[in-house]
Formats: sequence, structure tokens, C-alpha cells
Amino acid sequence: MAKINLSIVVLEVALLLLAETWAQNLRKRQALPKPSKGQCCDEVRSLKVQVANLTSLFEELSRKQETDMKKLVKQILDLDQQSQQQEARVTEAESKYSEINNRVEIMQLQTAQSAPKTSSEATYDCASLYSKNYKISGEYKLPKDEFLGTPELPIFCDMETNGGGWTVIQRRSVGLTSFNRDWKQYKQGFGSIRGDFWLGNDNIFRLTRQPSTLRIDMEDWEGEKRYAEYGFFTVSNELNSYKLFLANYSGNAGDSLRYHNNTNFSTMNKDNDKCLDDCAARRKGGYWYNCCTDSNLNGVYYRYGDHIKNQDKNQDGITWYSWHGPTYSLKKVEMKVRPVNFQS
Ligand SMILES: [Ca+2]
Repeated sequence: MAKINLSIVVLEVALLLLAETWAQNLRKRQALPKPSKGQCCDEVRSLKVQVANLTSLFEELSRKQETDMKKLVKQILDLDQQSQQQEARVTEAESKYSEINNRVEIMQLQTAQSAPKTSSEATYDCASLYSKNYKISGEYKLPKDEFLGTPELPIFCDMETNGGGWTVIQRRSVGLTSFNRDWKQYKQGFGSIRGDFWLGNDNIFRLTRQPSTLRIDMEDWEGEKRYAEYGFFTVSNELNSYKLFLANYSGNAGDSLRYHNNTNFSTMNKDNDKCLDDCAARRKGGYWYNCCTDSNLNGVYYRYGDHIKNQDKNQDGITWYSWHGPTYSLKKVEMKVRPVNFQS
């Protein structure tokens, strides 16, 4: 570009000089006596030739400049294209890296879970998975426990609610699984880990051997959500009828589990409640029945509309008295636990 500019400057100077020479000659001609006809025409012809030469030179330079500009634009376009290709390659590499990383994580998880539970690093629940950086809610598997002789256990982790790390022990949200079951089924657990389920009293006992928090998330048929949390929650073993101990309520649903504190678990075939009535039979579920309920989270699932027809009948719906009274059956419930010392 500098070369071209210099050429243009030289050309301009040449044109100026030429113009000056022509003006001087004209002045001379005016001063001198009138030249002969032949001399005049020779000078004009010579000047015309010089002007023509300069014009052609100028045109040539303009063409060259245009060509250079075109080359430059093409170079810029080429560079842009190269940069885009480079960017695409980087994106592709990043996606491959992320895929490999995912596979490595899954392998690490499998290794961690298949390792014997002798080290302090062993996986016991969703909180320990969370601390190992598994922060996505969903289904996980706890390894079989050689010491306790328990098989591999599928669990569902809530890694989002109030800091995550929750092992879900119960869910009501679909309504197709009956919760009116016997002692053995409540002991082992039933249902589908991605749908409605009870994790099993033996599993809940094991999970709450460490100081635990219980959280109950609820939703009504109007779409409103509320929760109840207990800073202390534990369940005894089978010999002690999975007796419930809890304390330190907080939340916005009200405390409808306190009434069930210090009671044994009852099912349709085992009446361990504190009543002459058979609460499990009346409320159609397995629960820590007192005489009988202030809540009935394992009750009958009533669909929208039907839950209102349940009014003043057996109060056997999924109830939480301190929020919706003894007859309103909730749309969704999730009970979940995590260690008291959990840190997100
Ligand atoms: Ca009874």
C-alpha cells in the first residue's frame, strides 16, 4: 500500500511540474514575438504525448491498486474461514473430551461402588455420592454389603433440594402402586425407584444409624408446594418394630409427624399402634400409627377430584393435617434423609 501511495505522490508531482512547464512556455510565447506555426504545433504535440503517457501510467497504477485491494480482501476472507475451521475443530475436541470425562466418571463411580466398604471412602448414601462430586439428581446404586449380607440397592438421590445429598426413602406421585401392604413388603421395600416406592424399613434403619435429617416435600392439587424438616430422625431395627424417633421441626407445612414420634411401625398384618382400633387397616397403609394419625403419607392415592370425595370418610388418603386437614389427599409426597453433618 505504501508503495502505491508513493507512486501516486510521484505522479502528482510530475503532473504539477508538467503544468508549471506548460505555463512558463505559454508566458514565454506571450512575451516573445509570435512563433512560427510549426514550432507551436510541435510543442503542443509533445505536451499531448506527455499527458497521454502520464494518464496511462495513472490508470495502470489505479488498476494495480484495485488488484492489490482484491488480493487483500481475499486474504482476509481466507483467514476468517481458517479461523472458523479452527473453532469447529476446538468445539469437536471439547465435546470429545467431555464425553471421555463422563465415561471416566461413570467408571470411577462403578469402581467406588464395587470396592468393599472397609475404608472411610465407601459409598453409603446420596450424601457420600454428593461429596464425591455426583451432583445430578437421579438413580444410583449402593454396593452390596458383605458384612450385613445385604444385596446391591438402587437408590434415588435428590441432589438439588436445599443443598442436595438426600436419599429418597418414599415417593407418591403416580398413584398406581398400592401402599396397603404387609410387614414383609414394608421391611424389604417395594415399588419403582423412579416412580412411587417405599425404600424398605431395613434400609431406612441402616441409613439413619448415622445422625440424620428427614425432609418431607409435599405438593397439593393446586400446585402449591410445602415442606417439613426434622433435624433429628432415626428408625429402630426390626426387633424394635422400626420405632420412630424425631425432633427439631422446621418448615412451612406444619408439624404433623410429632404425634407419631415414639411409635412402632404397623402394617395391615401387624397392629403395633397405640389404639384399640387397627389403624393400618383403617388408614390402609404401613406407618408409625399412634391413635391413629396426624399424617398418613403411605395412605391411599386419590386422583384429582376423588381426593375431595374422600371428605369425612375413612381419612385414609395421603394426609398432612397441619396443612390441609384430615381429609385432603395430597398430589405428591417425597420423604428423604441425609446425615446431619452433611455439607454441600
Ligand atoms: Ca391397635
